[in-house]
Amino acid sequence: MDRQITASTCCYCGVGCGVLIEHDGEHILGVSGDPAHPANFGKLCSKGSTLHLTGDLTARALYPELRLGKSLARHRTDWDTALDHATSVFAATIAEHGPDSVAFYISGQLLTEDYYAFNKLARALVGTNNIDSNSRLCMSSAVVGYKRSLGADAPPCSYEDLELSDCVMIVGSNMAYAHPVLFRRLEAAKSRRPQMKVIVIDPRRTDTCDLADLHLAILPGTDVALFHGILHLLLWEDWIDRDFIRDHTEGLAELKNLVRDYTPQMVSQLCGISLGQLQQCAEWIGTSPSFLSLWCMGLNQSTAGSAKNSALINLHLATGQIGRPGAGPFSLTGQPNAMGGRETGSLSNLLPGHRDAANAQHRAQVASYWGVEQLPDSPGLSAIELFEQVRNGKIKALWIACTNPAQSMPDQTAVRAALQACPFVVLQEAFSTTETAKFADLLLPAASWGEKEGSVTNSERRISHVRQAIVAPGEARPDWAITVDFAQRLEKHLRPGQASLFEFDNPAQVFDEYKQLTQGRDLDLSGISHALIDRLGPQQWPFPAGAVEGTARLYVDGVFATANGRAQFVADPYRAAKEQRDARFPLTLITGRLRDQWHGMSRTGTAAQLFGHVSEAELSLHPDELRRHRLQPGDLVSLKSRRGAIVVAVASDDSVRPGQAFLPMHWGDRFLKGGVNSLTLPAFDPLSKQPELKHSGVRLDPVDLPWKLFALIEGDVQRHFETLRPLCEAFSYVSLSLVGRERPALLVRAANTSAPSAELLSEIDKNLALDDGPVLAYDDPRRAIGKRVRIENGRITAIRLAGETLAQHWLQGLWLEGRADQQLRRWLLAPLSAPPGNLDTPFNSNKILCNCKNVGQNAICAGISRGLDLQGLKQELGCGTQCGSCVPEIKRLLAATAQPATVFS
Ligand SMILES: Nc1nc2c(c(=O)[nH]1)N[C@H]1C(S)=C(S)[C@@H](COP(=O)(O)OP(=O)(O)OC[C@H]3O[C@@H](n4cnc5c(=O)[nH]c(N)nc54)[C@H](O)[C@@H]3O)O[C@H]1N2
Ligand SMILES: Nc1nc2c(c(=O)[nH]1)N[C@H]1C(S)=C(S)[C@@H](COP(=O)(O)OP(=O)(O)OC[C@H]3O[C@@H](n4cnc5c(=O)[nH]c(N)nc54)[C@H](O)[C@@H]3O)O[C@H]1N2
Ligand code: SF4
Ligand SMILES: [Mo]
Repeated sequence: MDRQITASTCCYCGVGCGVLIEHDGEHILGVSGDPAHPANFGKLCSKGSTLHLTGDLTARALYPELRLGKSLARHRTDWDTALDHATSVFAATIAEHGPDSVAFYISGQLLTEDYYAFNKLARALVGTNNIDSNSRLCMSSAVVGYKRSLGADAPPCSYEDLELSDCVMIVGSNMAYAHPVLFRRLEAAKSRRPQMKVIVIDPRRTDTCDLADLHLAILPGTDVALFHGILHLLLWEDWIDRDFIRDHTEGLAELKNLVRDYTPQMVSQLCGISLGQLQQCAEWIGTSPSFLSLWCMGLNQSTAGSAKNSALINLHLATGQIGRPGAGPFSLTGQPNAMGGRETGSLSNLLPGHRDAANAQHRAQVASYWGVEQLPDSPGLSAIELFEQVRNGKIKALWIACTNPAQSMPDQTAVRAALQACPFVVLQEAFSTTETAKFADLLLPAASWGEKEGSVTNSERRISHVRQAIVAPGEARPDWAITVDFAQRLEKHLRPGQASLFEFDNPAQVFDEYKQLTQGRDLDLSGISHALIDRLGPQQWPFPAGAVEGTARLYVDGVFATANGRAQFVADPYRAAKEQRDARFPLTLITGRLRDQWHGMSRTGTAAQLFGHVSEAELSLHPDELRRHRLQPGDLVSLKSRRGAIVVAVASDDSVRPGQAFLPMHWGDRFLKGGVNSLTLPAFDPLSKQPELKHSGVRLDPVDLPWKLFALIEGDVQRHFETLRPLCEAFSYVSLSLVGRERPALLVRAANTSAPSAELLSEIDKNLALDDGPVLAYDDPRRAIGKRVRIENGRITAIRLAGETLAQHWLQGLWLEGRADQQLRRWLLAPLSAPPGNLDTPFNSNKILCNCKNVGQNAICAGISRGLDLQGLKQELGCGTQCGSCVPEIKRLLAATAQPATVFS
């Protein structure tokens, strides 16, 4: 087929950018930003612009696979057998143990049509509220915040408010990494109007701080105290909107009583900031003509997540900064369709159309629309509770779709035990490589980005039509179709002889049935259809039937979605994070995102290019903390929490304060043995039930792992990954990554207390293609040292160092340069293990800042020392000229050379 272009959306973050997919009907060949899409007007970030490089077919789930006993391997099967088997297990389980003995755990990355099918399946057909999604780990505190304070789960703002605001406060959000295209928009607005104030509130000095006029590096978890302290000052200085408060709110009196105690002294001390910073922050909020706040996981992922959300919204209500251009509380949604999940009722406590499962009237409305007698009234389980009930045997069949709980849920020991114990785990996945796939009794291959059709809602309530470009590989099918097919089979058992609830032939039909359930509700989108979006472009809800355009801003009339139309001040006191630093666990571990990786990396982890910015798992510690522990960058430590321990390399990073540590959330067990969430805790917020993934108490213990392994192999990296990772299970420390842009290679580092058996090492060599052919080898069994290098056509194609790995960086450099000279040959055949000369410069030092133009930090620093400014660097090196994701970091390098780096005292 000829080259074609299909307009669709990016499958990553909640900005919801429009993309143009270039393809030939079978293969995706390229991707660019859609200039016509109102979320991004043609821009893409480093993740969106590399979408076509991800999704290696060898990593994809291509056929249904079934295993008939826990000790057996899965074998390929056909769809009929797979779904009939699932049907009989679910039907039997429901018959014997009741509908609440099964559960569905789904994802904010599904399309609206997928969600709707799942919800109808769980609530109308099975009769259980046990359907929850990974949005529980993500947005559920924001859902509670909006509902408690404003009456409905509806972000009131539009992206254009970022451009119109006079004061933007970014709280617990590293939007430079996590919502880059919106951050670009904010950067542009601030450069046009430098008087616009930007405040960043984050314990770490992130790239987002690059734009900040004021950075409050508050101590982790102290946001509620900070917001109450700000309100205290707003009231004291009379920077409030009395008319707005009188006409449109209630509950200030009680809140005033509470915040009286949050004196500036007390708050600045508790939050670890100066009085001046607090005062400045309150003044800008209280006196700017318009005030917008943007927030994300720093608020939501907390045992006080609901309180944090409402305490922030309190500030908008007190100042009347809502329902006006450039004003309002604006949560940045994490996943591309977390909003759609909330709209369709994809948390256990919700129902479609922003309804509540606990509300009898809401249940009756939905039941009557679906034509079933009733909906279940027993409360459904939220994610953490759900896996607990799986582990203790109450849930006997679990259906997981589009999420990877064996990587992303906290307290992995418990989660993996649950998955192991569950009699029947179904996994609907696009990639067969995930940590959860190991536990699946039935693996159902799902179509993924570019291969499926439906709709998504982004952070600003805008619904886009996600269009299919190519046919899904193998036998993969779209999620809605898998769900509907299964539901139709299950109906024959549960509702024999009755008319089908699932007569859908395409996603547009699913959408049309769903949208009627929003009629008359706050989110009324009954006027939207796939065809309407095709005609008018993506639209913001509410968009009732008969409307001609969507709604940019909510609450412009000051009437809120509460029973009496008034917004509610919420007076929750500050409560500290669950795990405070103490003598046994003296560090707070913060987890969060990297610029170029997406969650568990099933997709981004297939593209070597996306490892250029951060190549391997490292624990960031303040230089003082390294000194205190007598550690050098690169040293391995045992990082322990009350729940588990992992071995990881440390890095020096003065963007975290002493007493804190940062580890990216992406490194699951595949990439870093044990994975980050072996450490995190399952404690959750009492209202939103969102777990505290952001803070856990940890300590560093020294490790003695003298035996080291370094391996690198080019070629079919996914296949090498899948064979080598299990072989490394024997070692205490294991870290895998991809390197190289033109010729990707798998890189393995491991360490252990002692050498492995000769058999294991030769098995590893076999998988590195180092057992045969043009391989140079040197072994010193007495010192347990061995080196092997494969040289083909004058180039290194595989390396293995065992015992000592002093030459690893040197060898990696030779590999990258394609050099296999006499010096290498001489070194290889000599007993020495250190590289010749003093050549062991850490290889990571040249991280790739600009992914689009492949420009490394070294080149940029060299340019800066030649006197180039940002413009000059862009012109000469090309960096930062395409997606712009690297610009904040380049600016930071420029600033660092202009003045000595600031360190926390
Ligand atoms: N590159 C990339 N982008 C993504 C994703 C991805 O995986 N990769 N995932 C998407 C998803 S699903 C989500 S939810 C979003 C998340 O987007 P963000 O929430 O912006 O990202 P995080 O890095 O998880 O956390 C944000 C910041 O919260 C800070 N923080 C930690 N504790 C506290 C605290 O107590 N108070 C405050 N004020 N701040 C705190 C952390 O230091 C961190 O810098 O990103 C989306 N975008
Ligand atoms: N420590 C720590 N842990 C965290 C967080 C943190 O900040 N710190 N953040 C939390 C947050 S906010 C989130 S959102 C979660 C994310 O956690 P997960 O939901 O586990 O993240 P993903 O890796 O994106 O999982 C999505 C899966 O769906 C698969 N997939 C992709 N496309 C499709 C498709 O079209 N259909 C199907 N069926 N499958 C598909 C992907 O291969 C991938 O395995 O992690 C949470 N965990
Ligand atoms: S900001 Fe980047 S990751 Fe998010 S939707 Fe846009 S292109 Fe995709
Ligand atoms: Mo998320």
